[in-house]
Amino acid sequence: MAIQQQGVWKYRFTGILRAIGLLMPVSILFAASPLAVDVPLDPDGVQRAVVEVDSYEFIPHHLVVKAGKPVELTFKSLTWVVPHNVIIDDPRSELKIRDEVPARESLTIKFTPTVPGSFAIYCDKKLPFIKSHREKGQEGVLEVR
Ligand SMILES: [Cu+2]
Repeated sequence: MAIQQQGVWKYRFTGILRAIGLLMPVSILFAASPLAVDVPLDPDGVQRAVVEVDSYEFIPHHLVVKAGKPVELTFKSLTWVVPHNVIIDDPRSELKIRDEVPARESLTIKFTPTVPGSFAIYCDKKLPFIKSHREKGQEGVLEVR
């Protein structure tokens, strides 16, 4: 009797562990989703957003856009001295964007994504003997759906 109960408990316990194991990846997904920003579609059919550029990050750093509709992203520098740039060059994206964002200035890039996927947006500025801005964390995601 006691052994049987122990067996039931053990079964239930492993069941709970399995449930937690299954829920974990889902909860991580939900935890990450507030960081992803859906770029709103304006009445004129253009998906527009402003991204702040700081040392060393893009805010927001995860943008979600729809394929087949034009996108206009304005990168606004918050820095006083440090220049940054904006690069999207993952060959899978079929995008080739590389532009400068001088300190205290804004840059608007326009493109129409056609290939769904998640692609890096990054800054490759680098001083000799120091890590690149990308290596310091200045990298975001352009997610095309
Ligand atoms: Cu930079």
